[in-house]
Amino acid sequence: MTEKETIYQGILEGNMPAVQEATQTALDGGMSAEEILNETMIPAMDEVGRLFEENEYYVPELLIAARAMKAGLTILRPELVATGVEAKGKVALGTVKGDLHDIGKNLVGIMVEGAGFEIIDLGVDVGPEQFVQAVSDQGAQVVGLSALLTTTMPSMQRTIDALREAGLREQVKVIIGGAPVTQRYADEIGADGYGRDAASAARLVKQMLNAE
Ligand code: B1M
Repeated sequence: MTEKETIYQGILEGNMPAVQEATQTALDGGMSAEEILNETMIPAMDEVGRLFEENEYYVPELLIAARAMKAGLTILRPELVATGVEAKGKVALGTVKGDLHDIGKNLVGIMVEGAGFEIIDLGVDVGPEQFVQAVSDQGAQVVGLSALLTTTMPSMQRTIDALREAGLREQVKVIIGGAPVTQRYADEIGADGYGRDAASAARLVKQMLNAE
């Protein structure tokens, strides 16, 4: 098996040591972090999702696959993040209330950090009041909301409402993303931007803070 196949298969099987080792070997062999991410890790997680939908995988399989992917991402992280750049602005990032999926959110964090911004990572299951606090107390200029469940998407709207109620809506940009989220939904709830993937989220932040 090639390294790419080992990483893909390792995520499907939740084989964390195999994913770690093959990721390191692939990097050492000159493969780029983007190639490893886009051509093996993300397709593997998509396949995990498909198997879950078809009832071939259950929550434990999702969990160990996610753990294996996270271990691989930890190895890719230094390659994905540019070093020694002075922060161009602050971005508060979190997965919205009720939602525990954090792989996509973490990737967005890595790419935005790599574009030169400071990340305030609020974690998962983040309520509107925590986002409000990150803006009022920590001076975040952009709020990034991630949701992977259709049932948690309304929390994005609630967060935007909470920012408005706190009188902070005009001073902060809100970008949203996650598998079920669309540009149309972003327009509907009055978000400032929608990121289809982590790279477009980083591009959006740059545009919004005029840092291009
Ligand atoms: Co869950 N899960 N899950 N899950 N899970 C999905 C999302 C699901 C689509 C699977 C399926 O049925 N096919 C489905 C949702 C269905 C729906 O809502 N319509 C689902 C379900 C149902 C559930 C549970 C309800 C299952 C259960 O308990 N019965 C449960 C809910 C728990 C909760 O959150 N309250 C649950 C639990 C879990 C685990 C905890 C086991 C695990 C998460 C582990 C973790 O994240 N630490 C898990 C996983 C792994 C998945 C799948 C398989 C993979 C998600 C993932 O990591 N993708 C997922 C199926 C799928 O999406 N194919 C699924 C890889 C990641 C890189 O992509 O997160 O989309 P993604 O992020 C992308 C873009 O979306 C975008 O950029 C990222 C990189 O390109 N992006 C942004 C994301 N956030 C962004 C923010 C931005 C901009 C772009 O701006 C701020």
